[in-house]
Amino acid sequence: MTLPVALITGLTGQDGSYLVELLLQKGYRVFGLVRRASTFNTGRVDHLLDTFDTNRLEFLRGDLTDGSSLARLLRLIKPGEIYHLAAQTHVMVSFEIPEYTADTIVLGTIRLLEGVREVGIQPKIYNACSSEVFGNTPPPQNEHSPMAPRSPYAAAKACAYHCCRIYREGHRMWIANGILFNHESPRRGETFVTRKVTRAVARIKLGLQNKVMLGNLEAHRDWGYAPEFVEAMWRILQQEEPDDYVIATGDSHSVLEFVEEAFGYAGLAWRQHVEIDARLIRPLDVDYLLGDSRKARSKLRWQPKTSFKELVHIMVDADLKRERILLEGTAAHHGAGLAHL
Ligand code: NAP
Ligand code: G4F
Repeated sequence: MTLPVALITGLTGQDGSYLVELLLQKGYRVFGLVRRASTFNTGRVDHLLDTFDTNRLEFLRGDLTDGSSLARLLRLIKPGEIYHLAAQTHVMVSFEIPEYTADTIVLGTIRLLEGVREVGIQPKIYNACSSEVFGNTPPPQNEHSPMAPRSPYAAAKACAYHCCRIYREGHRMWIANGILFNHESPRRGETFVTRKVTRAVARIKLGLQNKVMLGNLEAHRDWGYAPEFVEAMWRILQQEEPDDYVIATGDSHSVLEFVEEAFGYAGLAWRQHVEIDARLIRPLDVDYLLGDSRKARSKLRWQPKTSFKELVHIMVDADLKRERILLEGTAAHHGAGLAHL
């Protein structure tokens, strides 16, 4: 029996790591694009190599800024589904490296789509768009809300979204945009605010640090749980026709509320440990994101399960566990998947 074949760009990121687990459970053969880094960057997915051999899971070298590497991989793999997740994903960083941000997000997406055309395959393609594209458009935001980007990252995501629609309509390609609101987990990068806070809470609790510097505490985000959001990505690609979907919990909280819940859960007084650093305040910020995902709930039969408080507790518990393991010096060795690259 031939297995369905999927390619994930951004396999080593938060979402890619949960998505690859889901696809392997569902019986796919999965290829992941891994970029070259000077340190091991497969820590989120190395555990899978103990369970799945290279017939089911393979990492391949490539980069969004190198169109020839993408075309070569597409020719080699001929995937039936492509989950395009890779990007420069940090909004604040996009103000500092706007060209690279646009290169990965806009040109990276075009390079991938042109590679698909050049190789002559007809996969279903998921493109990772973002709620950041709505900027300060009043909440709740849905598929019809105007896009009003407020960062180079958001502008690039809006452009890539439109490129995908143009290729869908103009070249009759099967491409769907997932407009996902913030989603977090213990695998979230340490420089995003939720993980920065839960990691700091764990380290303060264990006496490893005393302060954490933060920026704008007033911004509101609709925070969901990442493993549930990658399930939505898969459901989007199982539809007969390509379409665009908002994926969100419909529950919004401020950064301050996140801070209060995380510190309170660990029995700490946040005011004694949080300081504001003006350097972390963005030139422009998005004030209030609150998603209306009724379309996904009815058409995809998708709905979130984990509440805001449960999410905060999951992340604090995981960081406490991880910091204790690091303290004891028993952290696992990473990088096993790169042996052949
Ligand atoms: P993430 O954890 O930052 O992962 C980004 C991935 O992209 C990593 O695998 C990274 O590789 C890879 N990457 C970066 N630059 C690359 C390049 N030049 N060539 C190849 N790969 C490259 O992001 P995430 O949270 O999983 O998000 C996945 C996607 O969803 C992104 O497109 C993001 O913009 C979008 N999104 C995320 C959220 C959210 O709340 N998480 C919400 C809406 C949309 P390394 O591991 O080597 O760094
Ligand atoms: O955690 P953040 O950096 O996430 P942000 O900017 O909402 O972007 C994330 O979600 C998007 C979906 O809407 C994704 F497309 C994107 O790739 C990324 O995953 O910041 C959240 C809020 C902001 O208002 C920020 O100003 O937290 C505020 N904040 C306050 N102090 C901070 C900090 N953000 C960060 N990263 N670090 C701080 O110290």
